[in-house]
Amino acid sequence: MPTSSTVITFGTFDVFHVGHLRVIERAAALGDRLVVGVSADALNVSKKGREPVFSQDERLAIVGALRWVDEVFVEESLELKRDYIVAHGARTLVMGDDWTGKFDEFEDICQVVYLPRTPAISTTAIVEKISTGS
Ligand code: C2G
Repeated sequence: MPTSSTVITFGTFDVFHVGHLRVIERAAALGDRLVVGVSADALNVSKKGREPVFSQDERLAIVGALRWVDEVFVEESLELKRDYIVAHGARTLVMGDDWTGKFDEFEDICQVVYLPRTPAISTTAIVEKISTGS
């Protein structure tokens, strides 16, 4: 029997904010070890059609410095989730509930948990607020 349980989560974590912090804290509480896949800049360009504000190296450094995070890696492709879960020996996959149902296909290899998003905060809203000054 394994003695530790690894939790894995994924995200862009651009312009790191308290919603990101809360999901990471709650993910870490579901196991002994938390591994975080931080999406590659190239993945953001292909997925959202824009570069993140902070580069992949900066986002990895910020997330990796958090006390709840044991390991970070670059999420190169959305299609590789199964491989990442297996490679990291994750027992639990955690995502915010904006992803509800999207990762149920991995229930054959791990527990899949969707946590409620922190209301009223997002990278998009922060960028908008800074750029418009309101
Ligand atoms: N989140 C949250 N509350 C917010 C904003 C975000 O709980 N107010 C959560 C999201 O649900 C997600 C994590 O924070 O679980 C990271 O969010 P994003 O940086 O927006 O990442 P996203 O673009 O959803 O991830 O494989 C998934 C990809 O990497 C994309």
